[in-house]
Amino acid sequence: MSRKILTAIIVIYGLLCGRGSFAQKSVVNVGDVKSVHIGSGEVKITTTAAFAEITVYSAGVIRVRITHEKPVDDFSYAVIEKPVAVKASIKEDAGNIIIITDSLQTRITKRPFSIAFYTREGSLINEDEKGLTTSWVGNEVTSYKKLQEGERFIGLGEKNGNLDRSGSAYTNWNSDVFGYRADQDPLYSTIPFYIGVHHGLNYGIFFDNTYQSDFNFGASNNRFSSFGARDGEMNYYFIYAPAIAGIIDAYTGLTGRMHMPPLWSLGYQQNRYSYYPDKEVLRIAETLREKKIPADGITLDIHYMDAYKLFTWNKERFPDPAAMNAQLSKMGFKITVINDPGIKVEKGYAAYEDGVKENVFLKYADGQLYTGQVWPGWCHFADFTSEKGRNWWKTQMKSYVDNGVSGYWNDMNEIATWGQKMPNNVLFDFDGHATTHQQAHNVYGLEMTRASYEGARSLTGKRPFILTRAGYAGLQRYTAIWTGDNRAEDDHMLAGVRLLNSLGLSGVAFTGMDIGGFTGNPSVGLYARWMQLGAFIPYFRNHTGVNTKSAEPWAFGEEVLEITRNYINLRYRLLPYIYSTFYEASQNGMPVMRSLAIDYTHDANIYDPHYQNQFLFGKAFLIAPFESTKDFGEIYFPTGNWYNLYTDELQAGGQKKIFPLSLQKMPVFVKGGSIIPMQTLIQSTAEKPADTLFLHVYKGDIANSIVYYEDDGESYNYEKGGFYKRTIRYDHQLTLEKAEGSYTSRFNNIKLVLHGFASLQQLKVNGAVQALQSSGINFLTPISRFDPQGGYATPDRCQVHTLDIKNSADRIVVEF
Ligand code: NBV
Repeated sequence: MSRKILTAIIVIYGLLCGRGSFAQKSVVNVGDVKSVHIGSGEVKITTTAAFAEITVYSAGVIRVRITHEKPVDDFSYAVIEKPVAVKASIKEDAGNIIIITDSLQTRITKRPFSIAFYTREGSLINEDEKGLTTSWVGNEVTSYKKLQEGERFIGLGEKNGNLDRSGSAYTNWNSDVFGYRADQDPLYSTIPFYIGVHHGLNYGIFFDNTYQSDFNFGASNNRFSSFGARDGEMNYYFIYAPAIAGIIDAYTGLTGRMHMPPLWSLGYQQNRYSYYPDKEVLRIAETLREKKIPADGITLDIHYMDAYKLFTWNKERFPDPAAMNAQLSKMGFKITVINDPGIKVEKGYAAYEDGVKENVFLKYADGQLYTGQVWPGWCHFADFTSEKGRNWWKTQMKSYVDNGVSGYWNDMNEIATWGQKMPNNVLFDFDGHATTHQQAHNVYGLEMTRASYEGARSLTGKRPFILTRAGYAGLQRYTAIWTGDNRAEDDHMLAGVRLLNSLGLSGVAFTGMDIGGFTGNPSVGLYARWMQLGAFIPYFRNHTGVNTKSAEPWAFGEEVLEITRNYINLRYRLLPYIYSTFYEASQNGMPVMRSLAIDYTHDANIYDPHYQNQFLFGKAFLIAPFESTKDFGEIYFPTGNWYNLYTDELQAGGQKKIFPLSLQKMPVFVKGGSIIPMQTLIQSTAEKPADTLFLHVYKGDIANSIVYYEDDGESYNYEKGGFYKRTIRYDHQLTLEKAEGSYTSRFNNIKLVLHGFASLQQLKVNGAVQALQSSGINFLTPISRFDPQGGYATPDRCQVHTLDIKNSADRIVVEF
């Protein structure tokens, strides 16, 4: 036998046995089960190469933890829920360990150690790819799951690409990506949670590891999907629920849900990099009011500071910020200021001196302070992963609160520094679990928002608005997120829609993108379409970069001003609906902007790239955004019946249809059966709407219900019962259940507006017959058509029936 053949045999033998020196160095598999310890709701296993703990978190959530060394420490920035005691039977035989809960069977094969999840009835949901299972390459740990036939993957947070991520791979490493491409990865934040869909089943996997991580959904292979990280533990939560809403509910049960946002943050926000001096800020505010463009917020970008020094104001540009903010407040505006984490190294600068004295800045392993360059020049950075660092930040925030600031925009918190390469030998406290930059990088932004949220909340007792660029799973507990420096291009608008839908699938309901685009200048058509879309985006903010043209609603001509105003008006009239939808998010994590994959998970059409940008805004509105360059758009209507928002024309579901597109109107449809509470137009949420709640009901065949919700919009009294909420059901009748809570509704009257009830002339309210009014007025939106020859053409009309009812907290039954 030649030497070559002999060497080849030794290498192949080594690879097959996993014992050859080459194989040992390259891939170490978890191996066979050696010993099993069964406890209450958990199994502890020792394998040839690892330790595994399988814990029943709840009937539908199983945690899998696999480590090389015996696990000692169990710490997470994301997970705030502890396992709940549920019925679980755990049985062991010679070959397997089987855990059965009320909704899930988990089967662990012993040789080799591998896991499979089945429904209670025995359908396979997810299984390890035999032969690969879980393994290490150096410190990098990865779990491999067998690709199921036709398996789709959705979610994974702020990730570009198609709604269905199969065939793609992604990396999580929070990055500052100015003017990113519409297919770029990674972007600013990390949410290692995705949902798999196949054979009418769906499951979620949350891989809670903060190191740089990689997800592969069958990219460059036809065998597996996988998730792994450069270091740390294999630590994932397997979630099963029959519907996606249940998976989101369970995931946000683990990682937390949003608090009720301040009502003003749901209004329109005007922004640019940067409005200054104070006179310019006031001019913008006055122009918004003069031109009757409803708005609630103005944001100050980095030029408000003195030489970009945080917690300072530029004395020439903003000599009296408190007075300016007081004046803005009188006009119904709230101010949000940008906060970057970098603190300028400068003798005499209070935040710098204080931070050094209090020992809150990040250090190298040798004890020297870490210095990196950002806007102010050389900077130190507070360690937000230490309680001390967060507390220091909270005390610094007082100066903003004292000046009447209401919102905090945490930017550059990836951490971004010039050079984009914070050294890995910078140390972080990691809340008592001292570690390096490698492990702390992806949570730095999350912990900055935690400090900002807790700081502002404790200083004012009111709900603060926090906006962040970077974050990690669980960020929804503290902050809204926006998708950073996009471009003023058509594909960015649509990529942005998918980013927000994906964030919504990943537990984050309060999301936004720079409407109009951050880099470059949008065309007139693109600006109009983007602003229309903005009315249906949870955080509605127009923003643009430093060297771009003006991008306020009046900067694109009369016609666009009119169009923009129409949609902002609609947004304000919809606030009761939007606020109730946010309430839902705070209860079960359901996003405000909903990918069609949530309700129509197993309908292949919704994943088609032609239709993947369509989404639901809350429960009722189907939004179909298109590039501004298109004159026609093809829309897919999922099952149900759909009303044209502007005309009430009915469209049957389960089909595709081509529509002409116009600058003036964005395609929006209302699902049959919807209940939409609305109010009269206001110019800001500081203004009181009229005393009537407009309750729009669209005839449909499917029973539906909403929880209508009100509170004071600014305090935390709602946590102690200070709310007004009632379930409103629509089936063969309309039922407004008895109102709960100690808050009194702002509406004494209800105007019922019935769509699609053509032949109806009367109905019964709590048993008493009432005659209906017939009306041609479109209550939903007074869209007018700009006529270049002069004046405005007549708005579209919907034929509706109306009835005025006295609002009372008691049960109201309306029989059709
Ligand atoms: O603070 C300036 C900008 C801000 O306007 C933008 O929204 C952030 O994403 N910021 C980034 C700093 C760098 C801009 C080139």
